[in-house]
Amino acid sequence: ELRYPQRLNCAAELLTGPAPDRPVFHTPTGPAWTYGELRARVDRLAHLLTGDLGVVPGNRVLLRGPTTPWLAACWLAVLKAGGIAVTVLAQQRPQELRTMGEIARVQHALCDIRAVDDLAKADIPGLRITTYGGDAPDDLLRRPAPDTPYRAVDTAADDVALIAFTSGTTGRPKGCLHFHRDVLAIADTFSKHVLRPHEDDVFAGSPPLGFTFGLGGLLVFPMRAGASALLLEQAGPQQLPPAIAGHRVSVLFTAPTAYRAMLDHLGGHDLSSLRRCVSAGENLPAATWRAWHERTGLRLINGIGATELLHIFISAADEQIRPGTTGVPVPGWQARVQDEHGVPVPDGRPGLLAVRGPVGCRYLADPRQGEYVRDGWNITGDTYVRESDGYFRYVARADDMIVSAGYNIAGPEVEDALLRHPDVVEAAVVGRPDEARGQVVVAFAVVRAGARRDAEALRAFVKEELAPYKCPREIVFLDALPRTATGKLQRFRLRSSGYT
Ligand code: 3SK
Repeated sequence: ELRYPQRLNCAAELLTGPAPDRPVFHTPTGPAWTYGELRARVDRLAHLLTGDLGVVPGNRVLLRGPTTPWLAACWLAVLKAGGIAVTVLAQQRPQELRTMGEIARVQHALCDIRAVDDLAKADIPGLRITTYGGDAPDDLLRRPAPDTPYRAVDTAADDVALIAFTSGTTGRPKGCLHFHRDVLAIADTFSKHVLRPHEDDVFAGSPPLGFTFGLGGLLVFPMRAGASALLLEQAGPQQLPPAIAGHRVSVLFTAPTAYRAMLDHLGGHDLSSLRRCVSAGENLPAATWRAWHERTGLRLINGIGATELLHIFISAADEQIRPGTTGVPVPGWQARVQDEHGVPVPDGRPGLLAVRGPVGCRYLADPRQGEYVRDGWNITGDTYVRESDGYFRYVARADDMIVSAGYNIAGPEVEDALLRHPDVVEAAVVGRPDEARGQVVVAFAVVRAGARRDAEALRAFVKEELAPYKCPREIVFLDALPRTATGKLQRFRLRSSGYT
């Protein structure tokens, strides 16, 4: 069991330790920031927050901007000053920002000057916006501030440190409250036991700091280990391979679709520095695991995480990895598969994934809390099977099972078969209402540039791989699949008629 002192400020904790001349953040341009520089900059920002800006402990401060060292420094300063960081994404539009601002009742915002227009348009009642990174004399980074150490606010371990919004593949976003101790707990479980980082590691990846997947992978995990991170504003499949080679990245975080897409952009880039490649955010198809392994010799670390639980709770590393499964509960976490009444189902049978551990779901004023947390278990909304050897295998999102002519069909199994075709880069499978069969299987596919869009050939390929009743009735070719700002597939949009 994890134990933390009753009084704990996680930002102060993350900033303490490493020698001042050790690197903490790299960027594609410019020199690395050292831990000493970061501490001094965070302290200046914390002085400004509690001085000029009038932030008091418990205030909610919205943070918005591309993934840069300054955004990381602002996050640390807000927490060090006893504020609550409300993380949003740079891609979110005014209406979404207004909804989140109202749910979280934010009083202040620190915003990269390049991302301020949409925040201003959101017109969040009572919000005071301060920008950073611009030329104006009142820009946050140009204001005079004391150069003296800032004494961290003496927060309790279970004071709220951040509010993170679920990416909302459907419906109104939910704000999840997380404590100071939760921030350290994700590093002391998943990172410590699965990644086992050391201080020479260089972390990098595509999830932004505004998404808890990125907050863990690019800030909390490296800093808890005294290591460093490469912060990239552009971190797509084209940008990652040269960045890995150029900065000798050793721990990589990205989504399954990006690993697959990167295979077309590896070129002659030297990836020999990589020792850990984490895939999360969505289910990792076994076909993608194999394709990445064949090309790079690296074994992808699959993981399932959730904004509600802050980070990854089922995973496996090294020889424990079993392709086609997510893994086992991360030390500190428990998991089981149960029916809709909360009764565990036998191994080998599908049911709802239920987990509990050091971090729990606490929605901010949202009745859906009672659906997510039942009898002390967090019900993630995923259908899983626990194999007899204790490994957890993903089946589908609970509401994504397709029932066709009495057959239960898991969309991801059909997607995996489509992805085994060498021309397919992305695939999504949904059920479409059908009078005779209840539902029929419809697939959406993105193929490699220049490849033929031949639905019949692809259907024939799937029929060789799977039982015929699982074969898509129709295959629709798209240039890209609809995704949320955090990269999650929006299947509900594919189910609506506009796509077929
Ligand atoms: O939302 C997710 O899928 C996720 C994955 C890994 C870590 C954190 C999160 C929120």
